[in-house]
Amino acid sequence: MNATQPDEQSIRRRLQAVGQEHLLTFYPTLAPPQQRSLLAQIADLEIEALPALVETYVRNKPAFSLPANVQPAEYYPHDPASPRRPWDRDHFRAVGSRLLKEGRVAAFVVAGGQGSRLGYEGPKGCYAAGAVSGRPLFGMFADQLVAAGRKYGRPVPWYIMTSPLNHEATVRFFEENAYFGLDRANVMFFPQGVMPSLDMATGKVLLAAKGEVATNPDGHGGAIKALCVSGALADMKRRGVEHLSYFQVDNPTVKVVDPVFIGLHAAAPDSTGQMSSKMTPKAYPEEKVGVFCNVNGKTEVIEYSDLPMELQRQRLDDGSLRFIAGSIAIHIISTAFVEKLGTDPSFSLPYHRAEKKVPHVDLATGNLVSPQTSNGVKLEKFIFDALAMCDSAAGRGSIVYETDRIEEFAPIKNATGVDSPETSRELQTQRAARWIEKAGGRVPRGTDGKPQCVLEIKATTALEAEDLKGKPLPDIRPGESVLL
Ligand code: UD2
Repeated sequence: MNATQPDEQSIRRRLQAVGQEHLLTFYPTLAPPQQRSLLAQIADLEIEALPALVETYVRNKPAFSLPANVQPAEYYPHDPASPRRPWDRDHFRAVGSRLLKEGRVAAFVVAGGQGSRLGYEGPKGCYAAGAVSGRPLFGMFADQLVAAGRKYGRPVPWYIMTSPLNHEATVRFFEENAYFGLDRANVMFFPQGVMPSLDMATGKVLLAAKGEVATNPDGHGGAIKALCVSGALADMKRRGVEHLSYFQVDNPTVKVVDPVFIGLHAAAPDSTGQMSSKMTPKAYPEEKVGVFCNVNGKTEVIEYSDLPMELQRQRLDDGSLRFIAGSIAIHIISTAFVEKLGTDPSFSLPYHRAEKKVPHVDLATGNLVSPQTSNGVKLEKFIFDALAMCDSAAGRGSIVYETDRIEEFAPIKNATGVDSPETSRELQTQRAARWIEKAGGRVPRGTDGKPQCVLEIKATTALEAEDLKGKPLPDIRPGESVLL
C-alpha cells in the first residue's frame, strides 16, 4: 500500500494505539469508495500526536501565565507630526510605492474561517458588504487591487487562503464573477490544513458522518505551513514577491496594500522587516481585541482574555489607555520570514483551545446529533504568535503602526450589534463622508455629527482620500444612498 491507499489494518492498529479506533465504528457498513475516503482522511491526521494534544488541551486547559515585565508596545503614531514619535510619512510612502511598482508586494487574505457567528452559509468573502453597492467582500478587495494595479503600473498578485471546507465554493465564486476584473493568472487559491475536532468530555475525535472525520480549519496561524506546502511561497519567489500584505476576509475597509505601512515594515530603522502590525487605539478598556505588548524586548499580542483587567484599565497622565494598541489583524509578513519559519523543523506555533458546538454522529445509534451547548474542542493556531519569533537585537524588532478606525476597520463578524453589517455600513459611510468633505464636497450631517445618508466610494474611484480631489462630487441629500 502506498500513502494514497492506506490499508485498513495498519490504520486500525495505529488508531488502537492512541485510543481512537472508534473512528472505524461504521467502516464495515460503508461502500468501498466511502471506506477508502475515510481511511485517507484518517491517514492525513497526525494520529500519533493526538494523545499529547488531548492531554494538554482537552483533559486540561493550558493556563496562561502573564510574563513578569509586560510593557505596552511602542508604535508609530497615525499623525507623523506627533511629538511622542515624529516620523517621515512621505519617505516611507515613497519606499512602499517603489516596492509596489517593482512587484515586490503581494496581497494575502486569510479566508479559511468558518464564519459561524455571522450565520452566513458559504465563504464569508462572498458576503454582500458594500454599504450601498452590496458588493461582496472579495469584490471590494479585488476593486482595490484593480486600482492598485493602475496606480503602481503593475498588477499586485493576490493569494487567497481557503480551507478544505470552503475551497471549491470560493474558487467557483471567483469564476462566476469573472475574477472581478482581475487577471486570473494573478489570483492564487490554496487551502489551509485542518485539525480533528475533539469530544470535550472524552478527547475522542468526532465523526461528522459515518464515513467522515469532523475537522476544523487549523487557524490563521496555519497559513505559515500552508504557504510553504501549497507551492504559494514558491510562486511568490518566482515572481520576486518579498512582502505579503496580510488581512482578514471580514474587513471591507482594510487597505489591501498600504504603501506607508509597507514602507515602514521594509525600511523603518527599528524594523527587522520580518513581520509588522497595524493597530487601532482601543475604544474602551474592555474592548475584546488582543493588545500589542512588549515582552522582554519582543512585540507580542496578548489576548484580551489573558491581559489582567487592571492593566487594561491603566491610564497615562493624559487620560489615554496605557495598553492602548488593539490588534486589528493587519500585518506585513516577509516571504523570507515565512520561509525561515516554514522550513524550520523545530518551528511550531502554539495551539489555542476553543470550545464549540460540533455536530457529530452518535457512535451508539449512528444518528447525527446537533448539540445545543459546546461539546467539542477545536484547536487553532494564531498568526500573531509568530511575532514573538521575529528577531530582536540591536534596537530592531517587529514594529507596530497606528491606523485610524474609521479609515480602516469596519469588520463584519456578527449578524447584529457590534461588528455587524450595520456598524460596518456606518463606518464605511463615515469614511466616505470624510473623504468627500476633504475633497471639498458636502455631506448632510445630523446634530450628533453623523452623516444622514449612506455612502460608499468604490476603490476604483478612490483608494484614499487624496484620490478624490478634482473628481466630480455629488450633491447629497439627507436620506440618500450614494455610490461614488
Ligand atoms: C480576530 C483576532 C482579534 C482581532 C480581530 C480583528 C484572533 C484569535 N483574534 O478575531 O484579536 O484582531 O480579529 O478583526 O485572531 N481564519 C482562517 N482560518 C482559520 C480561522 C480563521 O483563514 O482557521 C480567518 C478568517 O477567515 C478571518 C480571520 O481569520 O478572515 C479571523 O478569524 P476569526 O473570526 O476567528 O477572528 P476574530 O474575528 O474572532
